[in-house]
Amino acid sequence: MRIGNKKLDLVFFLLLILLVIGMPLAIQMYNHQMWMDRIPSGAKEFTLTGHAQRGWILGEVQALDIISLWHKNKTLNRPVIEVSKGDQVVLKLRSSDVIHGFSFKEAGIFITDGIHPGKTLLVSFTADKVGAFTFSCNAICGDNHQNMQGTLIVKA
Ligand SMILES: [Cu+2]
Repeated sequence: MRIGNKKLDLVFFLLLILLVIGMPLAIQMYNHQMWMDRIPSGAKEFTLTGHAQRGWILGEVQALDIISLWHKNKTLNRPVIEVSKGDQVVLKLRSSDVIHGFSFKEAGIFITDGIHPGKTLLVSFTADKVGAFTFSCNAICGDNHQNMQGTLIVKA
């Protein structure tokens, strides 16, 4: 009886471990598959993570990483993305803390329902005009909201 219970405990324990490890993995794989379907091949992909104090950070950054980055360099980030004319551009928009927004007038992109922490929003457009263009956050997210900007440079 006792031994049987211990075996059962072990089975449940292993199942729990499997679930804890497997679920995030499965979700990640699913998300990846979803993106692969939606991102045209040959598109230039960039990830922008919003942070209320640091602004836009290029790449996928977790909240904890930002804290350590912040200690090293306490300036606001204004990322510069460079593409060539004619490129299909895909931006993966994320937030590391509060609800941010995104607006990029030249590409006709204006997110109205926000970038929520833990979710990724995809926007895509074709870089058809040469120049330097500013994108910004359109959801009031804190004291640095006005400065939460970045630049897209489209080369000829
Ligand atoms: Cu913001």
